[in-house]
Amino acid sequence: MRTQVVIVGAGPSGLLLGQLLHKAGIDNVILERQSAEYVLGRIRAGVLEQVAVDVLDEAGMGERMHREGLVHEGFDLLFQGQRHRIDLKRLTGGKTVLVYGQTEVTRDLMAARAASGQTSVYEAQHVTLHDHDSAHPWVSYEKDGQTHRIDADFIAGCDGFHGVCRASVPRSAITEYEKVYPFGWLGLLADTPPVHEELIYVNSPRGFALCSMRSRTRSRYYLQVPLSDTLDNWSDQAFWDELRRRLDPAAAEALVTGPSIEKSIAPLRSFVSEPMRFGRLLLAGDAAHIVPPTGAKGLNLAATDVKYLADALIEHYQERSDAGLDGYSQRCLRRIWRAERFSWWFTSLMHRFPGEGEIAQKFQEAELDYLIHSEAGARTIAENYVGLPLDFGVRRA
Ligand code: RFL
Ligand code: PHB
Repeated sequence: MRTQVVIVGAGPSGLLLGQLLHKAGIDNVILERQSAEYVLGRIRAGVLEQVAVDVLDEAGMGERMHREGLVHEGFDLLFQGQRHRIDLKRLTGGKTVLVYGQTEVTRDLMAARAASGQTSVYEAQHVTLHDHDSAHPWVSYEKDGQTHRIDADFIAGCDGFHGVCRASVPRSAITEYEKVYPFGWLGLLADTPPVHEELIYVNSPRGFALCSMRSRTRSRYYLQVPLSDTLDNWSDQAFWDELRRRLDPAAAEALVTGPSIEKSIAPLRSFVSEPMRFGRLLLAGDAAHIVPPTGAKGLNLAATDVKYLADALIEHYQERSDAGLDGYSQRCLRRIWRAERFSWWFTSLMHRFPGEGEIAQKFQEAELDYLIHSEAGARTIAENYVGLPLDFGVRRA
């Protein structure tokens, strides 16, 4: 088989890239290791920045997202037992975020993919990259016991942190930066009304907590837990009890509990690999970088990588210019490092770090107290949370 772009991975990055390329008339094939049901079963991100909403709109994904997504104009920071609102809209001159789950984004993209008639191969095993540093890259994979070959002009590595694409690049060609945090997030999804109409980020002496949601009837909650914990340590009852202890009295009182429909533990990591282009292999999304989820930036970064990558490939085919491809890494990485910094900072401000003692809690509380009472401090959080504009820091002629 031959195509213009082989996309490895059918997470949000791969599916969104496939859709943007298809809309521009660029033929592409998606290879995904898992089944479609498995991909939809992973419960992940919940908050979209305006920039990500704009890219999804451009891909034609706006209809259900705007109908069912919840516009949030602020969120609460809870520390020393009290909640304080960060008014995103006022502090950023009108910007908001959209609460619309990654599962729904993926579902919409899968439906559009099916309607596009472009090829997607799920349960593709042993995807292997060949000659990506030549003008004629190709990919092999196995499906139902048979080996297949796809020749292409480009390979897009959208296969997440554990994927094969980044791993195929010689170690000498890549620089990796990594910080692993000494705790994880235990997430619980339940069909209960959210405890509050906006998100609550909690700094408590017992550890971080987050009250989020997927809709007005579906809640998503997280607790900071030690990395040694497993799901066996956490019955639903234990989860709700611990969440209540980390909330303020009014929220603890208002919390509606119910059986979990999903529960999982995610490790937290900051990770960037540079560069993102190796000849005709281009990485996008979690394949190239990971942020701890505290700033809700992972999916949003994936969407902007994909926007830059789609624009660069379209420029290559339509204008016969490789300027976009040549500048791809640098353009993405500038935005990525900004989001990495914010996610690391917000994670550091909100979590208990083993061995740091009570003074660390006092420093955090003093910083939070400063941030919410200073217009400049609150604005710094708000403008990073809603996402910096695509042209932030770009010098104009
Ligand atoms: P994905 O979603 O990991 O998809 C990669 C796909 O590639 C497939 N794959 C392969 N396919 C073929 N061959 C191979 N060898 C392959 N190896 C892997 C995988 O099966 C998979 O389907 O990466 P992508 O598309 O770049 O998307 C990135 C986002 O998923 C991620 O950044 C976000 O989920 C991060 N994130 C959040 N981001 C936000 O913007 N806002 C949030 O509120 C937010 N909350 C979160 C999060 C991530 C979390 N976890 C569990 C990591 C909350 C959590 C708890
Ligand atoms: C989520 O709803 O899953 C979520 C929301 C905000 C975050 C992280 C995760 O910062």
